[in-house]
Amino acid sequence: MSQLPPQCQIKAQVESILELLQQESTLRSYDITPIQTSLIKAISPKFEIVFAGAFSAGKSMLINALLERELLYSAEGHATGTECKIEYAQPDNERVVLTFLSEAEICEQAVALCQSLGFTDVTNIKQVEIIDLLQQGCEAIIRQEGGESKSERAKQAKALMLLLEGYTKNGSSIHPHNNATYSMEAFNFTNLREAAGYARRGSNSAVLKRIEYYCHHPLLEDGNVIIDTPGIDAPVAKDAQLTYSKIQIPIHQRWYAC
Ligand SMILES: Nc1nc2c(ncn2[C@@H]2O[C@H](COP(=O)(O)OP(=O)(O)O)[C@@H](O)[C@H]2O)c(=O)[nH]1
Ligand SMILES: [Mg+2]
Repeated sequence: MSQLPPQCQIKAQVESILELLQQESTLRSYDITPIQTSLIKAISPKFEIVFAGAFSAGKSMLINALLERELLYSAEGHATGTECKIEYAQPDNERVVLTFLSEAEICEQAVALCQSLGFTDVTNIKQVEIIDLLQQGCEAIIRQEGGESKSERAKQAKALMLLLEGYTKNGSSIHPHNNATYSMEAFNFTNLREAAGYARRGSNSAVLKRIEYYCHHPLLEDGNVIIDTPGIDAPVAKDAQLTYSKIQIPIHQRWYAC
């Protein structure tokens, strides 16, 4: 057993203790789930650290400080618009992977926003004329409400505008049903920071599912994976839901920074 790597040794040792528990009739009813959960946590090569506090609390800036570089976009207000995953890379292998929403997912989000805004006869957004009409309708709502963050209705109108703009701008990168992925070279980004600028909250982030950075820093070297989120109270409902989803799913390998 001494020749095995430490994780395998721990696994084998814990499993033999659990086996002994099963053999002993008085201990058989003991709930071993917490031990199994802790074991998975202890031996996994990756450990996700989710930053899921309020929006504009300084999450992205703290991650930049931890990584000692201006990587993530950080600004006043709702600046992070998609899940940002940061993993370790060798110095000469830094890269970015962008994952887009599918056209079907974008349509579904757009139709839900249309319903909520009262554009009830919209069932798809594939025609340019429909997009133009919706953009005009959203602008009118924002004017009526007195600004894009003045009310829930105005925020939804702004979210729909960004989604439609992102869909129009990135149409060639979006697949009808799958989540298309691209390397940074496909977008002519020469470094991680350029990709981060592209993915900051706006029309591009509205159609991105996630962005993964492979970044060289000792903090990430032993399998720590940092996950930045828009924030649990992000003004755009979809972004807040995304943040909740990262902390609600009972994945054993996560630690939450709020
Ligand atoms: N003075 C001060 N400003 C901060 C601090 N952390 C973040 N900020 C500012 O707060 C704003 C929001 O930061 P950001 O990192 O984008 O917040 P996030 O939404 O939680 O990711 C930015 O304008 C930052 O410059 C801090 O520790 N001190
Ligand atoms: Mg942020």
